Amino acid sequence: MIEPVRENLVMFKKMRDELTRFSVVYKFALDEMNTKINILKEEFKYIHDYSPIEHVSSRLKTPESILNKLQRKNLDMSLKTIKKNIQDIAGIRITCAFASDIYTISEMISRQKDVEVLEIKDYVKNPKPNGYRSLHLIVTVPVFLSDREEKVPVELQIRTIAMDFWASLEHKIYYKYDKTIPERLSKELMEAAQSAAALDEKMENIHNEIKVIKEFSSLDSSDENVLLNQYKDNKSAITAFLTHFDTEN
Ligand code: 0O2
Repeated sequence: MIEPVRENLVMFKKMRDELTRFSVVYKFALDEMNTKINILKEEFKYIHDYSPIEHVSSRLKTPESILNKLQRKNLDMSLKTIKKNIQDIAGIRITCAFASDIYTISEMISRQKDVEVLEIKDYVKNPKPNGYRSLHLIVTVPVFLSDREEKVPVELQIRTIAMDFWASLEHKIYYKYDKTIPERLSKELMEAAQSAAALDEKMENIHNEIKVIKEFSSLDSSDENVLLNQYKDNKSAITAFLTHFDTEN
């Protein structure tokens, strides 16, 4: 092997090993955060008849991917710079059935005493120009080590199944075309994102109607008759109120 290439390889291996050691604390933060999310998921499973959390996955950014991001952002390759600028070394993705669940989950996590929210990017209310929708939060969780406590950042991506389906397809196409998607495909992806958003809206409406029916079936029959008559007489006003009520809560 030619000497400079060997030297570079040795350097690269040393750097990769250092990054792996550095990333351990992020793995602990993932464990802490996954425990929190699992507790919420289990609580919903045992106590309520519906859980806003459908699926959870987590990953640690690989040393190669960290180095690529540093290069992309034109940053120097030091651990100090990584610590300060790369906040998605630990990442968790939560998928849910309905768009309103996204904010329910985000609030349940954000209000925990030891969780600090550093940043929120709401690509659900403000989708990216390519159609990408998801709620991103950078939060810190405390990790207690033998000699210190560290507040470690974790990126949470919360989205519906439809948003997730779209994002994974777009991600595959993005890399297949080496990050420059042909215009025709970009247009089709945009249309697919709009269809996914329309599907989310329809599913949310059906979910809301089912909630109303469930409320009715849990009432005793005398209450039910009174309420049913009131509902029939004021159907449009009640529906409008419920739609408003749900988005505000
Ligand atoms: P990977 O491989 O998922 O880790 P920042 O992290 O804030 O410095 P950025 O990219 O502005 O940089 O942050 P943002 O917008 O919060 O995006 C972070 C992550 O969201 C990305 O991580 C992707 O996982 C996902 N994401 C953002 N935009 C898109 C998109 O248009 N399509 C898809 N499929 N995913 C997206 P990484 O580091 O880019 O990659």
